[in-house]
Amino acid sequence: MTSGHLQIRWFAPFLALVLAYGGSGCGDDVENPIETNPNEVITTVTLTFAPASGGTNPQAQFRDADGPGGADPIIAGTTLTVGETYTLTVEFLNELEDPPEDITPEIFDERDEHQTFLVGERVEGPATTVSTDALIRHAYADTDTLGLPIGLTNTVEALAVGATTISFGLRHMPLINQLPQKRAGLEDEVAQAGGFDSDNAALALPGSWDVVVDLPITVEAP
Ligand SMILES: [Ca+2]
Repeated sequence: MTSGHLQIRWFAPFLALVLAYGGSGCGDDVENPIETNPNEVITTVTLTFAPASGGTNPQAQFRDADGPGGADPIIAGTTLTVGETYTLTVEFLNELEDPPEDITPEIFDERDEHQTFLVGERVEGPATTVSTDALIRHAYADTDTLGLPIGLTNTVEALAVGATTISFGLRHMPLINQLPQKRAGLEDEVAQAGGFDSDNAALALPGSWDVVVDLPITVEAP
């Protein structure tokens, strides 16, 4: 997979849809087989940056409301202000449902099975190696019931003026025989592997990706 392009990577959710709608010969009498798939179906990812000093909240969004194929995704980057510190919250929607389903509460309920990762060449944070020219600094700001990061709430500092693309992924690590697969230090493993691209053989995270999106971020002077 070529890095640097704006894209979503549909893994199991796409397969589930293919199986649901392509593998059945009985028309509209399809019971919801997606429920048996451990991955969430996510069409829309919204990152909201609330500045500590107040004011409007910049948002970055990946939206592919009709799912894989069909219309192209709509990708909206955002602009941050150097010197500002933001609380970054994340919302996940499944817009294939009518009305659209907010998946975020479900992810929080299953927080011991989920973790987000934020990486990029110009990102400094727990999932990246040291960057001397970082534009933003990321930190987790929430923990699951075992004290491990979730990443639905984060802190982002805008360090320097410039433009970059971040990759943001949600990993789902379902219990196996009631035992957690999520473990301490996954963000370190991503950092050591140099990111979480799907063909990254150096990375052996448990579980699978619910969604991965690339989003442009610009940092401007105040
Ligand atoms: Ca589409």
